[in-house]
Amino acid sequence: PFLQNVLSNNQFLNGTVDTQFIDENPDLFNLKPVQNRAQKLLHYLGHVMVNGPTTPIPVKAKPSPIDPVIPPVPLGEPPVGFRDVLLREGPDGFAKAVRAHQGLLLMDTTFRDAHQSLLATRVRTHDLKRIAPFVAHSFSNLFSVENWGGATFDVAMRFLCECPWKRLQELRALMPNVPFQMLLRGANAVGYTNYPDNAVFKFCEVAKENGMDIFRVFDSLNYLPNMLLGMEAAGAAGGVVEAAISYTGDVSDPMRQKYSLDYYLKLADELVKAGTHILCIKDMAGLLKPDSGRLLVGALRDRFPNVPIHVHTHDTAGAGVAAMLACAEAGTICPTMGHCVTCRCSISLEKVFDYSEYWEVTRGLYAPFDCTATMKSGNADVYENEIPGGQYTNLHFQAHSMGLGNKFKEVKKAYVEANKLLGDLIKVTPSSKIVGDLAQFMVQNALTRAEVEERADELSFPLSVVEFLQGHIGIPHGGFPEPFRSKVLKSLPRVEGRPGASLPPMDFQVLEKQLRDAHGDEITPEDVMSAAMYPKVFQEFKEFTRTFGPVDCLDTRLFLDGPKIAEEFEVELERGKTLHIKALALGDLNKAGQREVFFELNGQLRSVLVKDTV
Ligand code: 3PY
Ligand code: ZN
Repeated sequence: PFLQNVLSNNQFLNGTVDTQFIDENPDLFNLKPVQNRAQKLLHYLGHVMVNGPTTPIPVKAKPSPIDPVIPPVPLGEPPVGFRDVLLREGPDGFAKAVRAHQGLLLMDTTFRDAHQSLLATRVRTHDLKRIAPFVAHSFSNLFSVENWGGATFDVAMRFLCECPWKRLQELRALMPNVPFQMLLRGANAVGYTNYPDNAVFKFCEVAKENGMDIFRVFDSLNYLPNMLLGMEAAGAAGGVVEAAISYTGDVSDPMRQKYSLDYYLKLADELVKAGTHILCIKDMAGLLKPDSGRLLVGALRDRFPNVPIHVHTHDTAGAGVAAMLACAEAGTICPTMGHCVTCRCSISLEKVFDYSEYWEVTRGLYAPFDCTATMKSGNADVYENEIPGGQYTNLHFQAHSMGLGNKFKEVKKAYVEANKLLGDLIKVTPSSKIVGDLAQFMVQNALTRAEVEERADELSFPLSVVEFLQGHIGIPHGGFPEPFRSKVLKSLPRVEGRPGASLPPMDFQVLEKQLRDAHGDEITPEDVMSAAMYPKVFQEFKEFTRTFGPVDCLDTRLFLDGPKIAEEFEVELERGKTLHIKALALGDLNKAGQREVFFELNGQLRSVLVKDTV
């Protein structure tokens, strides 16, 4: 009303007042219609109350009723951290400072890999934002917070109905001092297949502009040309390049020498030669045992004394801590192990307790996605099946949804056989999905490895398997398995060399125009990149938001489960714009198969009509 009055004021309209301030701040007038957004959110809540959650729920569990406590944060700016060095001295200076640092540095994976592996990537920006200021203030001496990329990009749009870019922007504002790290799947960017080169370059550029600092770049086959492409894209964007070698097998097992110490050292040579700022061993399945870690990191440290080494692991089998200590010993010459962990990381244990407590309770909100419902303790069978952390729970959920839930053990066994069929691959997104698809195909059709090999020319394999054999994601170490490949492909075309080299560049201007035509003029450069990566998912996300509004503003219990009748709650649309809502009643089913859901919105009665689809 204030603005309406101003805008109909004669003096104001005649320009006889000083409106310079307003002239200089046109964005003051970018007013989003609050009522409209509120009504859409009521529609969403009503929909969840009538039909249940819109996002698929794999586990029969409700979000916990307990609210997490946000630990206190001191007033004022957070202390300076490593990001300060990066902004001041650039990626080269940053890498030097990291190498010169006495002691271990940590990357906190809670914001990305941890929930990708334990909670099917479902942690929402809402819960990340609440704890972000605490991290900035309490853990300012982290090497990085890994909070973006990998599966978070598509899951944000696909299942959480929120914009991945907005997550990055909001976290950046809340954590200005700690370097951010993302996982870039090399030439696959944040997708499941190779993109045209210019899409990978543009993606990195926009990510850097939105606050990304360090790009951990890997390729799911350790295919060097794909890795170099991703590294170039990250470097050209001005990011810190962390080339990551995906680890599989066991370097200290003489029986498993396809991926030998020599293999890893040769690959590392190439990555260092290409100018990586940091070298990473990416142990995505938690296969690196203490002895192997000592051997590998010791050899890398000897060979590249000036390059910072980052070891990334998972604790699937429960040996992660032991392996990390062995790596730390080999890489940093710690006097004692206890010293490494407690003193040399300079992280306050007390703050770690507060942090853990927040996440322990928050994790309860995500009970419908929690893999501990199905995976109760350490799984040493990972040494056999080598399923990466990010895939383990997903494969389990996928098996359930295909009616193979009670056959998960069989799926895991078939995974081992499928891997052998495909030539013993590095298994990480997307190669891990290809092996998983083949494993499920084998279980569904009750096929052994020998039968698949025998009947390869007549079976109708999953598309991902066929495309892999065609060469769509690159060339595996040791080449494609023959005669299996030829039998499956017959006369189908094969990609020669690096797939991106033969893909036509993407026309971003045309794409932007298409998006504006479809969704209106509010399309941003970030939206263009979302659509470039995931056209269909982006379109569905936009359509969802048009109907249901900014559901990322709802707290997680409301988002997943809706309110209970008589529950009162607040929704902060943006700073200073809070809705007060009370769920009042659910009407009977009408002749059109709908129910009226009644709310109080800021003291006024509102209702929405929802189709009952249950
Ligand atoms: C991803 O690609 O999302 C991964 O986490 C691989 O480990
Ligand atoms: Zn990981």
